Amino acid sequence: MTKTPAASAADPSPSATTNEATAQIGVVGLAVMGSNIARNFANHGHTVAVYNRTTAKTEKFMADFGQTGSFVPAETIQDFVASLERPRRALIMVQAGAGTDAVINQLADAMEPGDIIIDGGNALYTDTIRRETDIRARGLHFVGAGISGGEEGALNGPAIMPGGPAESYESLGPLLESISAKVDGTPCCTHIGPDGAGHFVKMVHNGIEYADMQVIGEAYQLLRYGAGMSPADIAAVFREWNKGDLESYLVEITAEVLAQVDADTNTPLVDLIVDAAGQKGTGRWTVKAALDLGVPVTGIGEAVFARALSSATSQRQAAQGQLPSGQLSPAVAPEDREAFVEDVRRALYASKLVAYAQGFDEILAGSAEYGWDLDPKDMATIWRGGCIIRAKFLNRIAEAYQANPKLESLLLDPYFNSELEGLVDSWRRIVVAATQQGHPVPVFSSSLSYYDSLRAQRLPAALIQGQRDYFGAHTYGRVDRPGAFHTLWSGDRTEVEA
Ligand code: NBP
Repeated sequence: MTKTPAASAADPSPSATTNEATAQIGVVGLAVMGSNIARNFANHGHTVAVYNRTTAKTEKFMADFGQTGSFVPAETIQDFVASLERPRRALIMVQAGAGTDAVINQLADAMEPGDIIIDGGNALYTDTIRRETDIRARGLHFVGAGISGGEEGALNGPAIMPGGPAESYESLGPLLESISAKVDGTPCCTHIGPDGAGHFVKMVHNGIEYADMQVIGEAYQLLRYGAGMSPADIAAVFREWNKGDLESYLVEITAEVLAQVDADTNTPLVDLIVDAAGQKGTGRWTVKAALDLGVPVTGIGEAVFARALSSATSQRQAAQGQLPSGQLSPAVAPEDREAFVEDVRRALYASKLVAYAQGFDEILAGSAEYGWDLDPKDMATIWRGGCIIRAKFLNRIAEAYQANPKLESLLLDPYFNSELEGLVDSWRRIVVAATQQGHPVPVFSSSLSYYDSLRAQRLPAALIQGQRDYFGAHTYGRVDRPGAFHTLWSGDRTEVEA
């Protein structure tokens, strides 16, 4: 039986025989993300082939949404592939890892040269590089596409970061751009670069998201326990902050979460949620990749560690009440609260700037390492909408890289430079106050140390080089002449040129 487009809810069973090639795109994997992306394509007038390993899920999808757009359900990968227009475009939205490899192989076996396999899952970029090489050898195109925005974004407009061959973007790009978020008419989707570039950029996006969430968390912690404010009062502060430089999706939803009151207990929900943050791995990947690339992403690193520490439940329980606090300063007095809140806002803004600067450094280092030729302005532009870190100040970041693509650090852009001038005193006061009151602010404080390291005239690295030369004859450079030198530490301590 051949299914026609817009299969009806009354007959939701997938086809058992070959379908006609009527679909512009197909989606494999109909869990939450795949279902929503498939519906998004259909909502934009595309005919969408849908397939899921477990057929019951395809049937349920058709029963729930079959009448909302033009869908071609399939029971087998062969039928699914047969229902796609050439060049065939199949978007995989299954659990990252072995499931993705399994589906790629099934698709590649059923497809023909020139067809395009797109992995929209959260794949590790090195897996994407490997898969792209394998699939290219089979005459097909492989596109690793980072997709951000969660369930809601998948349905209503995500940010999409496709990698893979530029040639495949010619046929795929318009489809992806049609379903992506738009900001000022510009799609939040662009061809990022070859092979694993899209998934690499999505990974760093997620790493930045970790840091962004952590700095918001640190601000909340200080307002709550440093200034003694209620969650409802803090929600109002975040609502206010969302009207200014910090305007962003994450600040907006922070106010929503803090304002939520549990219906059963009439208690702020945030007080009832276990304070152990989960993670699925992309933050950790970002830090691991940064370590390999030698890029100091201290904000993202501290954010990942902060989640790990929050989840070290038994260690925390053992330490509570046992580790000495030392002499702590009292909470902020009510009359000083307003100034304190403004200082916290500025510390949050400055720390966030550092985290983004570090994330962009990692993107540029990855680009250099893998020869991707990435344009950081593109990332800032497509992250303005659809994704979790969408924020007003990404406009400024795009402008900064537009004005100077060779910027040494985002912090050195004239606009951000002058912003920092107005933030740094508050930032220092907050790190001091947090320390004196005993509140943990790992990203606020490490970001300030990073900032001071960048601007320092001299770092203790000179001493470290001396130590390395002492115990390992690793040699050192001199500030007053070129070359590598070694001191004969266990001899007469004269210096020799290495
Ligand atoms: P899940 O990550 O929960 O994966 C479930 C889907 O994978 C089902 O369709 C399942 O089929 C399929 N699947 C698995 Br598991 N193993 C398979 C195999 N060996 N062969 C074929 N299919 C297999 O779905 P999700 O939460 O919708 O996420 C999809 C992708 O999007 C993931 O890579 C995720 O990391 C990424 N992502 C998720 C979000 C988010 O907010 N959730 C955001 C951005 C990206 P079955 O029904 O037969 O078990």
